[in-house]
Amino acid sequence: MIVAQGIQVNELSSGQYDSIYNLFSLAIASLGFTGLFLVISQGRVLKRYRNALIVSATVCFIATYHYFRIFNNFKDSYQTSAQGGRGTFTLTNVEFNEAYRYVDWFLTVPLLLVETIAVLALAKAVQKSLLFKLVPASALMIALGYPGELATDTATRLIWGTLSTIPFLYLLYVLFVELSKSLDRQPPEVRGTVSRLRIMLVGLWGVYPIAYLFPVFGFDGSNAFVARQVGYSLADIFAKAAFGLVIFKIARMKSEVEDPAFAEQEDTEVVHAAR
Ligand SMILES: *C/C=C(C)/C=C/C=C(C)/C=C/C1=C(C)CCCC1(C)C
Repeated sequence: MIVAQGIQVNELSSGQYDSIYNLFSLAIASLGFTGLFLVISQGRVLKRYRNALIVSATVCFIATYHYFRIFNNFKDSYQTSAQGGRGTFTLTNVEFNEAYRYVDWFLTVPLLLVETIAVLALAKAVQKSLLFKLVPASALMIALGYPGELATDTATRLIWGTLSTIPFLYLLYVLFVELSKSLDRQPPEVRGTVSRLRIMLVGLWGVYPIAYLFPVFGFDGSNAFVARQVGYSLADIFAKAAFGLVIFKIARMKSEVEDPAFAEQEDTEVVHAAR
């Protein structure tokens, strides 16, 4: 087991406990089944887009695994002595730790960028040069955020948070300035969706540093703990599962635009299915 404690909360009300419990459970279900959907939908896109779907499914499965670990860790960390589990939950001697999240992000965040670039199907050289910038920067962002997440004092949290923000801003620069040059080469039908994908990415990724900063703004105690868990978990569901579905949508649109025969065959299947 990885032990890393971070900010611990000694007591949760049963409502707070239930909110976190249910959300972790929802994360497992939505990530797991989206992963499955992306795997079985391989045949619905052209070969050149299958890699994007596979990476996207992998992200969902890695996160599903980690949510199992987080969920079990949470159940071991808090207990209630009240009948039927309706009383206050107190911290046991098992620490609830955020290490699973950071290990998860360390793997899934670079992969999310890989799937984004893969679905664009850019020229090999362009693709390589973008990934060469995006992947190390994203791994660095997560690695630098981790010591701050474990810190119990504001100053340490702020210092590491600031350091982590540098690669984060660099990522945004690459995605919005450098990548834009390649967007003109996307079929006009998908340009809008690709643009929205990028905005979705920035909007959702922006939730993480905000949730991270709660204690810095003096928002701490059990409410902040719950808010942070809820924030991270909802953001994970959208940034991985919903994002994966948008990747699938783009791959499908591009497949149909680029290969009329494929589009026709897909449409025929739809007609058959409707009968
Ligand atoms: C599926 C998980 C995702 C998309 C996680 C993304 C995480 C971030 C964008 C985290 C960013 C952070 C900062 C920019 C500064 C503070 C520390 C972090 C690691 C929370």
